[in-house]
Amino acid sequence: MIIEVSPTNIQVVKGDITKIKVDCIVNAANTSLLGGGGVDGAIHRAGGSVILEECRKIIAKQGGCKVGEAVITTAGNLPSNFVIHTVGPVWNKGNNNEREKLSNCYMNSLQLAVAHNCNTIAFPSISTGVYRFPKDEAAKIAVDAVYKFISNTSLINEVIFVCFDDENYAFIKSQLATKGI
Ligand code: AR6
Repeated sequence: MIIEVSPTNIQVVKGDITKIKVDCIVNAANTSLLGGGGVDGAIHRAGGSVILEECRKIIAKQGGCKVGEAVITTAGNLPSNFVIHTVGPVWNKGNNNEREKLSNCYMNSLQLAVAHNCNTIAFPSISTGVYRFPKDEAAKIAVDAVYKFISNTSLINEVIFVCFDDENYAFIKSQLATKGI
């Protein structure tokens, strides 16, 4: 499914984000930046140890990454040029500004992409795994944030939502449809 929101293409695909060739892929990391399971584990495994080496340099400089914020490293052996590591919120019944924090993940990742001249970017479904964010709400927040960002810039040509499971794929697809396309 490809949607044209001039001048940005928005796509939703089902699959493994480590296989996607774009300028940058986004990682659903944790505040330590030291890797983990899920998509984080897959990215570090496929990209190689150079990603962790760069994460360690960032840790030395700023001590990890806060929830909702984002940092950037090389992509090592991955087909993309950069990995943007963002830290999604752990779902706590919505009582801890999780929605705003998740939106910040998307906005800050896009901002960092633009700052590094990346025109194409792929996102996983941040926080919808181990961090248990409800997938329907997460999809709405993700699509709203991307639309908000791209309506204020012409510097992003392509956004790909890479969903690992059918549920996230269906929710993102229906959120894109609510945008009238
Ligand atoms: N490509 C795309 N999406 C994937 C892949 C993949 N290769 N693998 C899993 N997903 P999660 P979180 C999906 O748990 O909820 C880590 O340990 C998965 O189906 O990876 O933000 C970190 O270190 C789900 O929909 O991230 C943190 O400690 C989505 O990616 C913590 O998990 C996110 O699931 C972050 O939790």
